[in-house]
Amino acid sequence: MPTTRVRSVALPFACLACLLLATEAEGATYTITTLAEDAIANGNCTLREALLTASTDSTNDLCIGDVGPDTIVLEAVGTYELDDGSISSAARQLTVRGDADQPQSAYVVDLGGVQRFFGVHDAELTLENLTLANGFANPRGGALLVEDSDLTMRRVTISSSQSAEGGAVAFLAQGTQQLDLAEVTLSANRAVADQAFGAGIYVSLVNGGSVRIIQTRLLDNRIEAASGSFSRAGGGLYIQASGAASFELRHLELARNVIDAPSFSSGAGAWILVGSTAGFELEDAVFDANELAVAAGTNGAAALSLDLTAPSATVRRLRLLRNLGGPGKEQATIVARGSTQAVVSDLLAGNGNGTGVFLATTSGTACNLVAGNLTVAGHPDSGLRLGQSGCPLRIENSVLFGNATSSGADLDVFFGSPEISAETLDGVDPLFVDAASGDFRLASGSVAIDAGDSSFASVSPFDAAHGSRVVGSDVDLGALERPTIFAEGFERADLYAWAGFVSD
Ligand SMILES: [Ca+2]
Ligand SMILES: [Ca+2]
Ligand SMILES: [Ca+2]
Repeated sequence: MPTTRVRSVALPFACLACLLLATEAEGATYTITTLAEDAIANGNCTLREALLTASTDSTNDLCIGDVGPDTIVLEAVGTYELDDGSISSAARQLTVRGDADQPQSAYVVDLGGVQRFFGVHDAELTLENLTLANGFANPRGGALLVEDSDLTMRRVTISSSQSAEGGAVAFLAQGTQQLDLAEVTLSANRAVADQAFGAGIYVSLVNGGSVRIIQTRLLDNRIEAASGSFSRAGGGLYIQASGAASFELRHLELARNVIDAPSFSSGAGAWILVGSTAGFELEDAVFDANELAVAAGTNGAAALSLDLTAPSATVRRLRLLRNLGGPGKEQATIVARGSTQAVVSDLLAGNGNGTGVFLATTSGTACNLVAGNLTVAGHPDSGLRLGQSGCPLRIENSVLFGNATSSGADLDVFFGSPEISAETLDGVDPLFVDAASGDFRLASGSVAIDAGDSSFASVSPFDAAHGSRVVGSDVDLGALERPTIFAEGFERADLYAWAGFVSD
């Protein structure tokens, strides 16, 4: 680890300084009023000079060095030039934000396709209300490289940046650091290499930490790998974690992310492997039109590859539509291992070009996967593919219909003996409103209405469209509850309710 020497020297000094300045330590604020870039004594404080000052605590032109935490405020509206070379910082606290008077699109930092915005280790970095564009750095972190540090981003867009791992952001932690993203958009970033991961964001935790990503969009990111038998994973989002890490992933949109590689591609939307974690929640996520551009037998799931080892895991309210992996490939794969207690519910998978969803238990006798209120429809190959090995796998309150027009079956038991509760509709027409157009609501007269059992473990408060889950005499089968006329459009104002992104 390159950070060890820096930590042992810098920390005692930094802490001593903090104590000496405790009574006055608001830290320094650098207000940037010029869009220009320079690092010469010409009577201004440019963004580059402020970043240099924050990284060293020494004065650069009118940016006066300060040993405390620093805040850089982008006040000039427009596009800041920052392309004279990357800047790194260790063991410091820095906030960079656009003035709150304007939207994040008003403050753009153009990295010129030649550098990242910032690299930090053993630090705390906060970005708010700004846009980073055209970052470039290798081998990881095209716009941001965050190592063993806390990263917070609020109302931040990162676009058109490139690396081999983490086209926009690479977050690597060996301790208990926190990644906290809200209202972030990562769009049109690329991971370009024969072995490439996380064209949007690359997250690696090896000894705990926490990841909270909410109200965040990953759009049009691409992995591009020309050749070789390497793996490529996570076109939008890549997470690999071990140790007692915790995960809260909520209100996400992953659309049109692509892995364009000749083989070994998995999770064009998201690829998530969590081992021995403290807990895992993924809910309210839309995966739409993500794609593995080249069909290959070695490929994995088109939109989502999720491999869980956690004491508890909740995956609910996912909508997987039109994700394309080619023949036989699932839109999503969810595997529970070890002693994981996993509940998957209110999951809609429709209109892919291979298989719908693969659910599996493996590698243990103490795990349990219960999946309910699934709708899997409109796939040429199998609909719901199941693999049970070791611990139990149970399906309840679900609708499997309109798959297997080319091969397979609506319900495809791939291995083991999963339990399928009796009310689940397998190959029985549930009268979707308009399946071909992706409208998988139940039409009037559907046999799925009130045909479920609301006492089952997978029944949750809301359906996949955030309507009330149990309406009428009992829960409906499938991902979408048919509302009564009085309940149409009703949505509870609850932490867990979500109406989607308004600009859709
Ligand atoms: Ca200057
Ligand atoms: Ca400072
Ligand atoms: Ca009902």
